[in-house]
Amino acid sequence: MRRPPSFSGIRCCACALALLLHGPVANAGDAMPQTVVLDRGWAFRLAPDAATARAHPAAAAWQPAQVPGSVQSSLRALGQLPDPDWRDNEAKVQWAGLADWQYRLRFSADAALLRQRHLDLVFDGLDTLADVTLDGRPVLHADNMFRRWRVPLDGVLSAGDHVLQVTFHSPITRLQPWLAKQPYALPGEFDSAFGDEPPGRQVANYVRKAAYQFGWDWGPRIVTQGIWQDVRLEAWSGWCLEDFHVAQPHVDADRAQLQASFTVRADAAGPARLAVHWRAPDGREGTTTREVQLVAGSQQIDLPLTIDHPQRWWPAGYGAPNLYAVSAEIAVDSRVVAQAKHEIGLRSIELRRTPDRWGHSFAFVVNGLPVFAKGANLVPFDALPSRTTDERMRRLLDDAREAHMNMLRVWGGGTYLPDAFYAMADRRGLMIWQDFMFGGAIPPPDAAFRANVKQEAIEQVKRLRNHPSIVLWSGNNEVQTSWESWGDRQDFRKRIGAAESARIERGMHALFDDTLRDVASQLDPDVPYWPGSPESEGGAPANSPDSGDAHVWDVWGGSAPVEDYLKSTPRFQSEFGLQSLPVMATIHTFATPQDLAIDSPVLRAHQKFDHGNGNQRVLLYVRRGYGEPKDFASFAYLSQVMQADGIELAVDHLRSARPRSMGALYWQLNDVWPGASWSSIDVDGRWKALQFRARQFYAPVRVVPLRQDDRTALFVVSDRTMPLAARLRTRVIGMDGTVVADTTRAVTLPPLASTRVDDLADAALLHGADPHRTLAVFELIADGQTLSRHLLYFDRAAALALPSPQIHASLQRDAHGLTLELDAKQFARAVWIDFGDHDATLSDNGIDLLPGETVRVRVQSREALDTLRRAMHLRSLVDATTSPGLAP
Ligand code: BMA
Repeated sequence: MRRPPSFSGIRCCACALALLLHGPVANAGDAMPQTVVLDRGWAFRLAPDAATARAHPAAAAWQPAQVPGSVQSSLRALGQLPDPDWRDNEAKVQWAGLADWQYRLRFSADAALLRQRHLDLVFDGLDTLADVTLDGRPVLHADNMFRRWRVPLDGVLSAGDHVLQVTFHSPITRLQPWLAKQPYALPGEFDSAFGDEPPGRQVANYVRKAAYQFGWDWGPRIVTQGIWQDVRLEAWSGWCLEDFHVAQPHVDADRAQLQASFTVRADAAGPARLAVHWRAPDGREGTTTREVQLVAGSQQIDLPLTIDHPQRWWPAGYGAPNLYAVSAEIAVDSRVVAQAKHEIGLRSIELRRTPDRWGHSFAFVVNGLPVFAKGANLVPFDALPSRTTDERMRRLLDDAREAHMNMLRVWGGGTYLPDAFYAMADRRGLMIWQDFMFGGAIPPPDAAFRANVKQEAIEQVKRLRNHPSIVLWSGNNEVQTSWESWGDRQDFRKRIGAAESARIERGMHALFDDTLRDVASQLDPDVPYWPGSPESEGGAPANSPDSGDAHVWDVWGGSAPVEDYLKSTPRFQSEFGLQSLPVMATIHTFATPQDLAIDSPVLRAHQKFDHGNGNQRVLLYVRRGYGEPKDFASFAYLSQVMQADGIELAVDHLRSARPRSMGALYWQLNDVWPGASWSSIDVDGRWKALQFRARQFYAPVRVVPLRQDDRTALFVVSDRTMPLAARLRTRVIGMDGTVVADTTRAVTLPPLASTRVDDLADAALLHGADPHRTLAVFELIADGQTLSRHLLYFDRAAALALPSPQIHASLQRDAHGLTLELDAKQFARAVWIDFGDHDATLSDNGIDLLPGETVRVRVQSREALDTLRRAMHLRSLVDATTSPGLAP
């Protein structure tokens, strides 16, 4: 689907008047800047000499292309490429990424456009190795998906018809012959499963293109090519506002000291008046102006301004994400000749890394408040980037907010996201940890590669730096740590020898510790820079418990039991995860009923961990904790319960360890396609049990019982900025409803803190009751409301004597829509409600039902009540297994 232009930012000549090609030229006086969007009318075909043409004759002829888009999305629209998500079709779409392609646009240049003194052809993004010709003359060679390409056409374009042609060279086909001749291939990420690259020799390291497209451990290999962002002609005469940025050297409650900077190009020297106008959310306004003498050429002019008592931008959970509308104008002879506007948020950001009793802190401090970061890692929205609609982004960010997240990490193996994404994050108070796009492959050490990345970084930081949501620029994902500690890379270092290893290391150091640091800190000094994730303080090995951020993968990656999450307390846990399958409705979008087996070829094709063997790892964790799944659907369900329980344990541990730990970002929020993965929301936007659970474990106030060695340490955790007086109720009940104990006491939760309020031996809680038939229920209650409830079991689920709960469910229409009322005679754990393949959005799912309690779930669906009633299916833990689990 075609998106509205997304890389809006600032355009050269920001008062640009958009014209339709060949359309009427409204008010196009000579000096008015103009933009002509060139997104329509493109055709594409296989490059004439492409070997693939015989196998795909239709693609060898010119056909309509999607711009922005890719050859894959265009072929899909034409019905010439199978749906890569369906069964094992991924293999059938590989040819498109291996061929060379041509795009062509015939256009005629408008006379008004040609009267302008400056004319640029602008590509917001070309994917990736591209040669551009205009009327047969080469005008651009592009080699970086993440850069904007600007081709000056001053005096080149004449009136009349023109042909713009872009030839895309497959990065694999183009670079493999070169790579084959090299003495070695740098260690990369995931080998192709399709034989198009030899194992261990990947071109992805050498090309600036989204790494995940070459296949990842949660996504398919779809090597897109094409014009993936907008294209346009920009024309201006006289003056051009190339960039406008508002830096925030100092922001506190009393005042915001800002620095507006204008990058102006002028054709001739002369006087001008610069003005910055701001409007606060409460309507207050202000204008600062400055008379300047422009010189001919490009110049940066700064305009300091102060806003008293600013309405600051707060992250989710700490106040309103206030935004100021700020506009800039250049006027000459009292006539406005260029302007730009942004929405900015005033806030101070500090990544506090100070020595303390555990080592060095790693805490985001926003407007002076240390904020415990709660959130997840974001992977790209889709295997085909052009399918990333504003609606999908909005929905996912709303879902993150709904689960009380305040931070997302835009992970380095994907793409920088469109402006609209960051604007949505700004408005939701979601902090963004922004990686530069390095996903784990070792980058080449040569200066030309670095220069290319430097330009990319300059453009991306300039594009994004006005967004208050961005709180960190981070150099890479797992690049340096993998070099230090991964087995394949240690072998590689031995193989190539010390001198060559040192050269590669110097390259990484120059890239992450110098080039990217310099770009980020010079262009966006208000926001901290961190060279990579994970990284430790002072050159210590990554994943140190004492400093920096950590990726914790012993659980899952190393098959360690989930209880091992309690064994380490990193200062900021920026990755950890457990896989699950999506719900059956999503599985049905890619698999037939015959495919529904853990190790069927189709399920393996949609399980990318360990070459398709990952479902065995999921099964291992399910068996350990819960027992043997009764059937495939039970396996999918149990995988989600296992994932939710495990991640909950990790987050509870980290939150209770505040301020030693100051962040938990689980891996991963979303998916690029339907399949098994670490996500909490699947590619169709359906919530897994983990997403429902996240809403509980990330709630601002939380009661946390952590049980180890027959004792439970009880914490109350508060992200509130004021003390909270509450009641802590502890019930110990039999699964049949018998009450063993029921006590309540007053507790005060200090602000921004975790407080240990008890340390309880099992025996003291159980009073002699059977641990396998009993549970404890902890609740924090304030103003008659239960703010947090946490159930505690005295053994793993597989060892519990879960009763048959006798759930009673009634789905009714009432004044508010549909409500599902649930109750159970005996305890029901992790009750999962589904309506088969009928879509319904539920206010809760994966619910624990205490004996005798009634729970109401809001149901939103386009389906009729009767259809839903017929389709409704409930399962709980006791229904899902045939036998007790493995010993842990
Ligand atoms: C991490 C990430 C990704 C990967 C994930 C799951 O460490 O950085 O590269 O997808 O683990 O294996």
